[in-house]
Amino acid sequence: MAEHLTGKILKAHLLSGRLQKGEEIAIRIDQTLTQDATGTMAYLQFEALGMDRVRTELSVSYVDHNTLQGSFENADDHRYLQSVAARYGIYFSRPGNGICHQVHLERFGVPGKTLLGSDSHTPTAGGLGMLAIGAGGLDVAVAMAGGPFYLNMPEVLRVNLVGQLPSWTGAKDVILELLRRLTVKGGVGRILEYGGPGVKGLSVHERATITNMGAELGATTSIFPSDEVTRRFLQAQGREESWRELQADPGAAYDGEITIELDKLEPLAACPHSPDAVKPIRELEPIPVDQVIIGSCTNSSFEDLLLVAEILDGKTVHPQVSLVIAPGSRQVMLMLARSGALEKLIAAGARILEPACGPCIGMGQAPPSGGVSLRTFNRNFRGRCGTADASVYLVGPAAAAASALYGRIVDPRELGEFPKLPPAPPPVIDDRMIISPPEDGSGVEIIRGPNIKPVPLNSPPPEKLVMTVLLKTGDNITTDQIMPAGTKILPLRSNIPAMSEYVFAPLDESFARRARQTGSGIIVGGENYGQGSSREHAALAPMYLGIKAVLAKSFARIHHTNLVNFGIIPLVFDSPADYDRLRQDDVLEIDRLREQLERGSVTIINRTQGYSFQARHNLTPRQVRIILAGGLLMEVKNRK
Ligand code: MIC
Ligand code: SF4
Repeated sequence: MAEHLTGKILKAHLLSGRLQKGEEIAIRIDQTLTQDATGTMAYLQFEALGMDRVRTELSVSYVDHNTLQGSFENADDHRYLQSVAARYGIYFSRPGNGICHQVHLERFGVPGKTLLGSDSHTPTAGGLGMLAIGAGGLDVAVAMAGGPFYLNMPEVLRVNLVGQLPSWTGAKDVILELLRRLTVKGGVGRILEYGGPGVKGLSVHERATITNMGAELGATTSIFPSDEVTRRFLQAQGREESWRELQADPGAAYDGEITIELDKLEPLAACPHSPDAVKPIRELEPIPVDQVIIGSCTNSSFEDLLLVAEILDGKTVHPQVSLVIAPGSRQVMLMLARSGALEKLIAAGARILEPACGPCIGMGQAPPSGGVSLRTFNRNFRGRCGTADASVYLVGPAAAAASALYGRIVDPRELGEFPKLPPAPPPVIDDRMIISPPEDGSGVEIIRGPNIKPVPLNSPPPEKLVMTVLLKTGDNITTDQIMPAGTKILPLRSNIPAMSEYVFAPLDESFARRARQTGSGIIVGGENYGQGSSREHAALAPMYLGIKAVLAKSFARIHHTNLVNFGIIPLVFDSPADYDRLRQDDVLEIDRLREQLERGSVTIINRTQGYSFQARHNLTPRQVRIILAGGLLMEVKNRK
């Protein structure tokens, strides 16, 4: 039978279940990646699993998020991560070596392999034909221990690309067009498989920009075929032996298809405060701009920055604009230096940052009060940039560079003829900032700073749950709202007691105090609850504060699994009218919990208002067992 690419890779990695939409499947994971903000917790959990060495083909630990070292915490975490990597057989990419997704693409990704990463943008490697999935740290820890990764078999949607991108448009416009059409919920429960005659005109970096932002659609992952373009990319990286051709069979059946005519695209922008608030840039003019930032795992390749350098060449940044550039990796930085592009950027007035996430995760470069910031990033959720009342627009590198010159949002076509780009130099292959693990790490001492606290454990839930509604939210609540990042909070990622003080702080600063006082709380959410980041802290810290359940209209995939992993019960309303009726401070009761969870539908009694209503859960029997054990770590411990 003709198979799609996704089916081929899944079949080759399938450990249990059938590849039928909605069924729970378990797959073998070949490679894992972690970054420092989720990695400390992931490795603390890996340690708790009591393994001697990772069981994957390859595991890499990156440091890219917490690189602003305002105090000892982040540096301590880096040291912990480096020692854990040596101890357990993990490659360690040092701070300054680049953003995990960019470096993984360059140095480690292999077409046809599976990659699980504790970061929601792990699908970036789908640009190379990998099946790359983002997950919570605990799921990655389990995969490093050789355990399977469980997921519900998604629908596979074919995205048919036809034609060629017109000049001044780029990969960012392809994915923004998809976000415009499908919204931030449109990819939930789906894998996006790209194909069609337009694929061959896209470089691996362009493909990676597209698969990267599939995360913003809520997709499980996105994948491109591995073809001649992929081969040339790997060859240039000195890794041709990793290449193999991978295509969907002609006539393969998909669960749906969507076509994008590349020729018809024009420069687009995602407007504040959601990646799906997409409009043509020409409709936005002339909004004055205070800040432009080029970088992040979405658009920080050498190709992207070379174009920016050519646009800026010989010109000066507008006096009202602060232009910041963060190359995606040390390789990109070295190539910029060798090609002379770096000089052009500096001469034009760009502020160059080290290769890291930086401003994308609110680690510095917050815009001014009420400011407008144009970024080539993937997320523009309110407040994520560090300034609560700033407006962030997401655009491609050409529009960003043009706007930095004009001081207002500009359609790059206004620049006239597309510059003739000089030929790209070969990639600089220099892995000295990636430390290989020793053959035998058993003697390595793991170094823990005072900010590294043990992972808190949950306990099995009582048979009768009585919970207070601590917060009622609207739709599309992001994990940035549940457990924010930024310079103040991100350094607390390995210290849950300290971090939990900030749970829901952007929505309600009294949340943590009220939760602690109540001791047993429930959150009421709307659609797509928990979209965005993979941070398991958005489940772990609420769990620490006594949150027992979340009752929502629907959930984002990674957050749903994270809730289960930490023993918080994700429940779904049977009827939206019940959402309307609930109020903050209502006391809800669920009796005979085990029986009800095993049955699948749950009766909830509203003690305060005196009525009862139905909810359900979309949990598999395995997940029900995890909840009843008090979380995945508890369940694994019980099994031993
Ligand atoms: C993000 O882009 O939000 C992050 C920071 O990379 C997160 C991971 C994290 O919260 O540490 C992600 O996307 O998973
Ligand atoms: Fe880093 Fe931003 Fe990419 Fe997340 S989205 S991995 S914070 S660059």
